[in-house]
Amino acid sequence: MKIPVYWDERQLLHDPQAELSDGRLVPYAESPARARAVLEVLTASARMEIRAPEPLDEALLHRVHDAGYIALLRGAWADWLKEGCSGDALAGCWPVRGRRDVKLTRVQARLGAACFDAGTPITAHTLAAVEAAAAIGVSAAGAVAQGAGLAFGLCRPPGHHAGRDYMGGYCYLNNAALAAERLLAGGLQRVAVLDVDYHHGNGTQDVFYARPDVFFASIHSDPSTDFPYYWGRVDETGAGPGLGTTLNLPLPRGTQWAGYAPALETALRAIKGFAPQALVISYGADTFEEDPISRFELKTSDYQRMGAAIAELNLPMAVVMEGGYCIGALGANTLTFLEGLAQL
Ligand code: Q9C
Ligand code: ZN
Repeated sequence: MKIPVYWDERQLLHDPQAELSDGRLVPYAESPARARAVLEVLTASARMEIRAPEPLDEALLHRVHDAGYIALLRGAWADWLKEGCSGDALAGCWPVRGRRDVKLTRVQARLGAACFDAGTPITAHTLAAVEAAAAIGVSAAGAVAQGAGLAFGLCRPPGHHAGRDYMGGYCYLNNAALAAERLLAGGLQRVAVLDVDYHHGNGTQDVFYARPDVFFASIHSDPSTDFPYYWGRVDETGAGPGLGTTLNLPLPRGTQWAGYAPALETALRAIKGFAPQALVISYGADTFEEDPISRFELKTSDYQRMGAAIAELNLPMAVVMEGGYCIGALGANTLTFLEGLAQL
């Protein structure tokens, strides 16, 4: 059977100008060319079947994200123009921790309260792309709920840094969290999310932090040296009824497969102990040795190993695309990972 790959052209319309990196405004790394590169390679593979997503389910969207936050996202571009701004919609004022809760009206201010970095500019077509990516995450999970052993959501923009009511790190809506909720809505009792992006999946962790029905495991670069800095340490293990359902495995910069494999085994053992009925994978290829913004040193062939190790769990798997910025290798790395998962 072919692997269903969910894709929507509208995701290419999101094309912010710039981001802040080391104090400079540089071209936005999370570019449409990333998705095009992956699509091209997957389209050329006889093992893949490109499909259009189902329309986004509003009830499911509201299960993961706050209604006020969704409304902010939906109105931001029009409000921004109304306020007379002309560039990408991007906050320039953020609340300091502990600042009291005040009612904000200007979108300039409301955006600041709903993001934790300057990595999520909103353009005229951002909303269309963001909602398409969310629908793709849900559709990949839907395919799994209907019996597919493996489905891939070629999501862009990515989602794992987005929380219930905030954006950040190129992410607006949490595609992986939506996929997990879709699997639960389909009748499953326990779902695990494995996040292998270079960066900690803080948004997914936050969404499910107090939840006993979703296990979240993340292997990522140590937040003491890398974005998102404020999340991803080993002592973050969940809260309340979700205590013990979060597992963080930070690794040092420079990590190669020899250092990565044991962490992956630890994550897989913990997932097995949770006994989930399905797995959502947040797949980022920014662990690649030539990634321009990251510092792990995995090779293309390592993604086959990674996929094969995860496949040993013998669980149905919905994979969503997160980061990965070495455009020249992104397609090959993604195809190699999916082939490993499918044990081809
Ligand atoms: N000098 C994902 O991979 N930028 N997001 C850090 C770089 C944020 C990455 C500044 C990186 C966000 C989905
Ligand atoms: Zn990343």
